[in-house]
Amino acid sequence: MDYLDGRIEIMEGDITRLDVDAIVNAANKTLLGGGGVDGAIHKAAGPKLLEETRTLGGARTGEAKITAGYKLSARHVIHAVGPVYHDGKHGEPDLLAGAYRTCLELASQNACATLAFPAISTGVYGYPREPAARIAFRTIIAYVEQHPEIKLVRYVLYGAAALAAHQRVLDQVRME
Ligand code: AR6
Repeated sequence: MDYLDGRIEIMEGDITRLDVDAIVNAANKTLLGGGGVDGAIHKAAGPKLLEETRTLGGARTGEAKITAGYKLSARHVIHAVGPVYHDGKHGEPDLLAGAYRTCLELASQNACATLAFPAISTGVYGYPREPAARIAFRTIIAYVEQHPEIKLVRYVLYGAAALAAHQRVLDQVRME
């Protein structure tokens, strides 16, 4: 499925395999790897990725930092730190929106015209799927509409249920 004249796509798949300028990692504040999509990206990129992230000094929640992609098809990895979800009243929505926005800004600054996002914070960090999706799509659409240098954003879901739920939310957000 694609939206905004084909500039936003949502799809099911493994983000580590995508041939885009940058893939986004759902990292933690250390930027030194972990489980979930973070573990998969480090495994696919090879040990040089960890060597580079060791030099970055971590990142704050709601921020992101960019590295090379090493053995990945993607030229870059943008390591975003989403919030751990408590009850939604601890700044989680703004922190999640900030993580997406910083990734998009880093893509613009580093001439990454095509990028792919996973559903940041919706795994280990426990952010409920629908509210997280609403924040993700609102932030991505608002940015892409203002930034023609971003040609394609792929939003990559793990599993058919996650894809269907995200499709519903994206359809709602487009009507707002
Ligand atoms: N491709 C696309 N999506 C994936 C993949 C993949 N290969 N693998 C998992 N997902 P999570 P978080 C989905 O837990 O919630 C790590 O340990 C997954 O189904 O990876 O932001 C970090 O080091 C889920 O919907 O990230 C942090 O400590 C989404 O990616 C912590 O987890 C995000 O799930 C970050 O937690």
